Parts: sequence; structure tokens; C-alpha cells
Amino acid sequence: MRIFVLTGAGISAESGIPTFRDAGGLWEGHAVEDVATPEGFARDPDLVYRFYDERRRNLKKVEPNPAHRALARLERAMPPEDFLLVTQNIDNLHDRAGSRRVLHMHGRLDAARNERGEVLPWSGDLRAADRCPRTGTRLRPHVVWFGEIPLHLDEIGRFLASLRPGDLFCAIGTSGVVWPAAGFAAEAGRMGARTVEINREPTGGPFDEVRRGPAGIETPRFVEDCLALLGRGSNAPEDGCPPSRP
Ligand code: BJW
Repeated sequence: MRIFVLTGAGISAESGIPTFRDAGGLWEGHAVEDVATPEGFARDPDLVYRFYDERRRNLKKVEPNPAHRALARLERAMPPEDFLLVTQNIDNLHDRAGSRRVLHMHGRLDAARNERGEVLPWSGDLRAADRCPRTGTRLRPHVVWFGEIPLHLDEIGRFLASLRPGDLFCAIGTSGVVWPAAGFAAEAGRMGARTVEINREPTGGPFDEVRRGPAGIETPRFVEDCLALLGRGSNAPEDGCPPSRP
């Protein structure tokens, strides 16, 4: 069985990171076109640097929640080639929860990019005056803005195309309005996979099964169900370790 998991802002909401579309078109008080487009960056780079600095600083104050940790557990229980975790989030909570292979299709806050497109780790504030230590060129946040091409699309496309009946696709905490991620569930369904959604609110997406509720509750339940299908339920040995003694 292969499993594709797509996560969005809702999985990090219970860690204290606000979602995007809850604030009447404003993201932490800013219009989307001012802070999440190349045009906005060209118009007022300082505003955009400050916007991402604030979010990068906030990362240090938040922790992964049970949903992130459950997905790391699921990854450990599966052959690496049969599991893919793709996140639209630029936070690093999946990584910090122990997920080993996460595709950040919209980039990541803890990295910067130089003018050649090379990516380097970045943990502090990032300003217009900062230069890449390797090339001396300007740096920008390593995030994918509207109108830019998301990352890892080849690898994502290959995994989607490999899905078959009996496989699973699960979208967690995403409104399904931003493309191309919004099309992944339908594509997985076309390949014959069973499509599952975990969300607090209805999204109207093309899912075979909807698990309505907070990601922090529903994701661990979903993972338990997957582990049971794999014959690795909570009572089964995990990662080669014997079950703990009573
Ligand atoms: C909970 C919960 C809890 C809350 N438990 N659930 C017209 C039609 C179609 C497409 C387009 C169009 N016009 C333009 C486009 C393309 C455009 C697009 O999709 N626009 C739409 C808005 C219409 N897309 C792009 O430009 C993309 N690029 C592209 O298409 O390139 C062309 C191309 C593609 C492929 C091949 C070749 C060429 C780029 C998109 C980049 C998106 N970037 C952002 C910003 C990143 C940096 C940053 O964070 O600042 O990524 S936008 C923003 O939205 C961010 C998110 O990753 C993304 C998705 O949002 P998400 O995660 O779904 O969050 P929310 O807030 O929307 O939803 C949260 C959900 O959680 C809700 O449903 C809640 O109910 C739920 N929830 N609490 C469970 N506790």
C-alpha cells in the first residue's frame, strides 16, 4: 500500500500558527498581493522581509502537535518508497516532529535563496542588505509566491502517477483553493486511490471520505487506521522494537 499525505496550514493551527484564509483576505494584517507575490516584493522589499522575519521568529515559539508527530510515526512504519509527505506549509514543524522526508512545495521559512536560485539555511532575520556568503548576491525568502512555480513537482507527479486501487491519499488542513496542490486529490482519485480529507470545516473537495475535526485529534486516528491496515497497529512492534512490557 502506498500513502500520499498533503498538509496545509490547518495542521499547524493547533501549534499556534494562524491559517491563511481566516482573516478576510488579510494575512496578519497584510494583503496577499503585498507580501506573497513577486510584484509585492519588487514594490516594497522591506515590508516583505519584515513579514517573513516575524513569521521566522514565531517559529521558535511553537512546537509540533500530535498531528505532525503521528505522520512521522506513519513514515517510520512504512517502506520509504511507499510513503510521501508533501506540505504546503513553510514552517518546519513536520521536520521537527521527526519526519525524515518532507517535500516543502511552497518553500521554507528557515532557508533563503540567492539570485542564482541556490538555497541556504537561514535562521535569523533576513534583510535587503544581507548577501549570500557564496555569491555575494541578494537574498530573498525561500518561499513560493503566487505566479511562481512550486517546488518538487516532478517527484510529486511521479508518486501521484504511481498510485493504484488500494492506495491512500489524505489531505489534512488545507482549503484546496491554491493550485496546483488543489488538484492532487482528484489526480489521486483518477489513479484509483482512496481519497480522505481531514479538516475542521467542509471544503467541498473530491474526497471519498471526510473526517471532520481538528487535525490534532483526527490525524493520530487516521494514522492508527493506516497502521492497522499495514498490520502495525499500536499493539504491533514498531520500527523493529518489541512492544513495551506491561
Ligand atoms: C483545520 C484546522 C485544524 C484550520 N484542524 N483543519 C485561477 C484559477 C486557478 C489557478 C489560478 C488562478 N489564478 C492564479 C492561479 C494560480 C495560483 C492559485 O492557485 N491561485 C488561487 C488563489 C486561485 N497558484 C499559483 O500561483 C502557484 N503557482 C502556479 O500555479 O504556477 C504555475 C504552474 C504550476 C504547475 C506547473 C507549472 C506552472 C503558486 C502558489 C504559491 C502559494 N504560496 C502561498 C504562500 C507561501 C508563502 C507564505 O506562506 O507566505 O502558500 S499562498 C498560501 O496558500 C500558502 C499556502 O501554502 C497556500 C495554501 O493554503 P492552505 O494551506 O490550504 O491554508 P488555508 O488557510 O487556505 O486553509 C486552511 C484550512 O485548514 C482550512 O480549510 C481550515 O478549515 C482548515 N483548518 N484549522 C483541521 N485545527
